[in-house]
Amino acid sequence: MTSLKQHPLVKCVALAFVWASVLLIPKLVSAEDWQVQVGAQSHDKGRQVIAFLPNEVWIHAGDSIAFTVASDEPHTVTFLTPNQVRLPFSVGCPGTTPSGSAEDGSSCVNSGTLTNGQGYSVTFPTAGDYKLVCLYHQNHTAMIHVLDLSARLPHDQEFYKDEAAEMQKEMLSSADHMMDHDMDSSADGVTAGTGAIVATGGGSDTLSVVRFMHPDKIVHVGDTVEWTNDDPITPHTITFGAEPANPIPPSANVTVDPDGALHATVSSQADNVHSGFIAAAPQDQIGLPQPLPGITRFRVTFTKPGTFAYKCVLHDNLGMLGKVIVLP
Ligand SMILES: [Cu+2]
Repeated sequence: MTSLKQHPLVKCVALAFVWASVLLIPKLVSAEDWQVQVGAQSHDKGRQVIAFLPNEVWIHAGDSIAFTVASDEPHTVTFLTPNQVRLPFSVGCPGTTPSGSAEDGSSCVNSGTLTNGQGYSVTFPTAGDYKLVCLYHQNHTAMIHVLDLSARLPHDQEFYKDEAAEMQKEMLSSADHMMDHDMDSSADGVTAGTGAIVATGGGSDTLSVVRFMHPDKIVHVGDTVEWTNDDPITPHTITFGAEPANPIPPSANVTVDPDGALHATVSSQADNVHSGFIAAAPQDQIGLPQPLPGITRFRVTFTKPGTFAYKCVLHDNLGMLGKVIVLP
């Protein structure tokens, strides 16, 4: 005897129902919520992937993207309006806009500072291409392509998840190689951070090693130690003693050598010596004025024996610490 489940009529009705739902799906699909990771880091926080992972996505008008920060280095999720001049993160749009804000190019959208684990959501009501930036970091951008509902999307969330994981793995591994290279090449001085700018069709990212290579430097009284920042983007400081309220300028006891490098003397653990921002100059861009040379080197002459601890005030939370051991 045929059970009710196997009855041909029941099968027919069930099949018709399946077909009806397939046909109805496009109309019933609600706006999709996509996921994009912001930043990534090594376990010891010493290597930072300063990127939107992925940095290019295709979505439908009406969809939203949930951005989540995954590094101790802070970031912002910011959409400036076309031709808006970029100002420091503390200025923002100016100011911030709430999570869930709509980006359609007509006004600025800005999360403000986001730290590890924090999220921010943006909806995209109108088709168009929207450039995303982080106000903390230069060359940290992404592109959001918003297509009409009728357009077919090239990738699904699973694809982007894999792509993000791959980007993270590759960039952390490149940072490892850079760190090894700088450990070898900075025998005479101390490399204060290194990094690289990486580009895709969607924008640019940077990877940054936030470490002093040879963090325990041994010298003799009268010697001068030279720190060089090899990172094309990320500034660092070399700071002995108290942390200044404004980390950008050097302390008053710092002088300038003939080659533009900054120079100071440390003779006691009580000395407060601060390099200010040691950073590369922004590179040439057509249509913009020629930038001044960057100050990428800081020198300290040690006149007394002892152990002198120092740090980068921008990245000490990530473990960017060092010491100079001065022997008689
Ligand atoms: Cu630093």
